[in-house]
Amino acid sequence: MTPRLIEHQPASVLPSAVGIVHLGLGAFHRAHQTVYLQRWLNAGGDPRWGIEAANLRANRGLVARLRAAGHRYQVVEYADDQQVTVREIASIAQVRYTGPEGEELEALLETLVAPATRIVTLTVTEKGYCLQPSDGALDERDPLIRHDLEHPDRPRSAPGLLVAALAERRARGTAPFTVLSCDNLAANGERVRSAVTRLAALRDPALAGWIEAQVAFPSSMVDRIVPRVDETTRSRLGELGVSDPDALACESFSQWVIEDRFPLGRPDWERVGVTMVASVAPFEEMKLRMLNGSHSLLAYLGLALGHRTVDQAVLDPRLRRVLERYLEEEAAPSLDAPGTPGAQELAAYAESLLERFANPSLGHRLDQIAMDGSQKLPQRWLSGLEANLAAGRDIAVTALGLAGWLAFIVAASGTGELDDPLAELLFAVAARPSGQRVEALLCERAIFHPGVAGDHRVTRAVAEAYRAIDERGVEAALEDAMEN
Ligand code: CS2
Repeated sequence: MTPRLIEHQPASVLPSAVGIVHLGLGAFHRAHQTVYLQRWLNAGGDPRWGIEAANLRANRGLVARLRAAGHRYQVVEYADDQQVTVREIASIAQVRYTGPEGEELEALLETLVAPATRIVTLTVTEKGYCLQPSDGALDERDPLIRHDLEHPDRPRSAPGLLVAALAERRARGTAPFTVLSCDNLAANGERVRSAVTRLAALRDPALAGWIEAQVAFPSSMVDRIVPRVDETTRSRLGELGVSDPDALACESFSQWVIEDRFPLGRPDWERVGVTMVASVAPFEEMKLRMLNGSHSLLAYLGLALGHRTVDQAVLDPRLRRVLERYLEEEAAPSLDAPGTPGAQELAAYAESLLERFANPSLGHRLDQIAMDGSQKLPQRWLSGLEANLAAGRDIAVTALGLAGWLAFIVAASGTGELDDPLAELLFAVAARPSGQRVEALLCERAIFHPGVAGDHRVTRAVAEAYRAIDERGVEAALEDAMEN
């Protein structure tokens, strides 16, 4: 259906210099942080805060195309299928691709150490931080981290790049930039801080001490549904006359909550709706457990029921009931950070999520959400599960979700295709006889805390749900969960 209301928002001001370096030039960055900055520039913000955005691993083609297009592209924001805003974005001043050969690494490092660079933002996804999912410590066996320890001046990982740049700033007597993670990790600032200081300590303890004392790592909560662009999205954009090959489609909703610790200054993002706070924890936990936790539940159970997209899954009454129960009885009650909104506000938040998920114009693919489960589920389900176990609350839907994830892994092991950095380990679980898989999965210390894995309530509930899925199918397991 062609929308009735189309609003165009041109990029009226271009950046004149780089003040922010961004790592991870994915769809999310191009439809979130860059949009806030463009709106801020349009509203009279200082044009010296332009972005230099880099891809460290994938998508060199995008970098080349954006460069050829003068770093301009379009973001199409769908309120629903009737109302859209087509926004022109030009807040990126420079793009880089480094890749395994370090193609533009030198140029990127040069910008990272330049005094004008005052903030480094990151959207490198959960796995890009090279952390062990269960406890968030730097994974020192990660091949990229091992590479960066051997070649500290030719870093390939995000933490390695930050350490190399900070070491050089320290050597030159330049004040360090602020590091702002924009990934879906709980306490994301603290996570990057510990990864960066640990990696620095392995190289030079004095450097680690300087980073600890000097570098600010504020946390942030980011939110906007930005599906990966596929053929369906492209043809929908084509109907609006948007033929830019790097245009993105997303929802009109957008949120950014940032801890206000920027020793070298920052854009006054408040002017364009960013919330600056002293502590981001209550916002982060709420979003991760309620929004992202729901997404993962819809993904594993929805795919098994034959759905392809989030809007299809959330409109299926069998899933909807279970999802509502997860939100009301497991996700919302588990939120315990000081400053968490009250029950009424959480109920309203849950209601708004169901509406956003049902947006018919996004075509948000469940298989996109299902990838990297080992990296996503600790902050989406497991921390809430731990809180609920401690308080003796219900865990039935979370257990059903874990069983659904296991069934998804087992199905993927049939084809040998699972998009997850721990795929090998997960395939070893899938190779066990059916009755042993749940215990084998929960024993994976890289993913599960002993507190969750050793609790017999978890083992029993997940095993029961898995048996139901395995023997009678997902639909029957959904019914069982609602009867409990
Ligand atoms: C999604 C997120 O792909 C996923 O796992 O849950 O990308 C989600 O759409 C965003 O976090 C929304 O802010």
